Amino acid sequence: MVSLTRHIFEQQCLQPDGTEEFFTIMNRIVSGGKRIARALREAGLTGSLGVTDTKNVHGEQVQYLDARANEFFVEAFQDSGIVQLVVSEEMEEPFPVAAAKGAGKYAVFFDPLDGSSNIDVNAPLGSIFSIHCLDPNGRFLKPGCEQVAAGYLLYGAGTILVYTCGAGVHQFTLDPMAGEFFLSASNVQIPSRGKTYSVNEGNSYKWSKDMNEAVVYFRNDDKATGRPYSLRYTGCLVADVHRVLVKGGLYLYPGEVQKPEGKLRLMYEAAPLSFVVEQAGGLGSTGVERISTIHPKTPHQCVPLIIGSREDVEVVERFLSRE
Ligand code: AFP
Repeated sequence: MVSLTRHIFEQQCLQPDGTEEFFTIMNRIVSGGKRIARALREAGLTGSLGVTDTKNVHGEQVQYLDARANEFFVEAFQDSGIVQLVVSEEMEEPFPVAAAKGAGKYAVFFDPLDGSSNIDVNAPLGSIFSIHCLDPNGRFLKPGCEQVAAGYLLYGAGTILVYTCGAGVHQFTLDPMAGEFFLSASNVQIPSRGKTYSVNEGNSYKWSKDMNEAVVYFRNDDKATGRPYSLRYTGCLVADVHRVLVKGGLYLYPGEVQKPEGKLRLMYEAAPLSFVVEQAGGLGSTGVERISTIHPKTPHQCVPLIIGSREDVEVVERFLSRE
């Protein structure tokens, strides 16, 4: 059995400068993730369910476990000497974690607890992370194609961690007795098309006509192209994208006519998941451009997301590019 620790150690040699820094950052993400997995397992017994009285930068009510998960990741990077700042869905401003101003050459972006509406019903949740190297001038907002590594933890029936550092996509499963992740799938490849689509169809009245027609396409009956597709939607982006990664198909969170940028966040949702899916042979798109080439303007910027099997994403792109 290959442990995640060993795998990360071997992958660090593939980094451009082959440093131990990648090893350290990944290990700290893993330790934050293990603390979250444990807090979720025990939540019903420790009185940690329910909402706080604060709202995050997106106007969403913060739950106790959102706040705890954020603390776990911030603590994991505090004074690491390597990471200069962390950017999180739960913090309005980038948070400096280096002991000395300007120390550390990395920025870590994360959504500490993705799918918060699932907390109280024991449904799947996730954490998403993305690692960037800062420019010499301290610039930390960079396009997805410049990510050093990215991935997610999925807290479901089991806890898994999926990551890429640009050399394939690898999946690990937490052995709760050993307290260690072990390799459960290496070089994951996404099928070129799937059998399911995943979208909050309750929002369809807010979408453009082209977007509606694209989704109807997957519902239509056509045996030759394997349609209709089945609908699967958990309300947890990580869980829905993970299904697509393993079985093929597509996940959509489209822009709306009144809100073209949509709901999902570029730096800690769309870009890291697109890095993973594209490393596995799929595509991450807004419908009109690749997610990985977008130059971010703000840490909490939102983008539409169409992600999954290459052929399925391309179908949606064709609908959206019609004149
Ligand atoms: P957070 O729990 O991190 O805010 O993320 C929730 C989420 O962005 C993503 O996990 C889901 O796919 C999506 O929202 C679900 O949103 P809807 O309830 O609007 O379908």
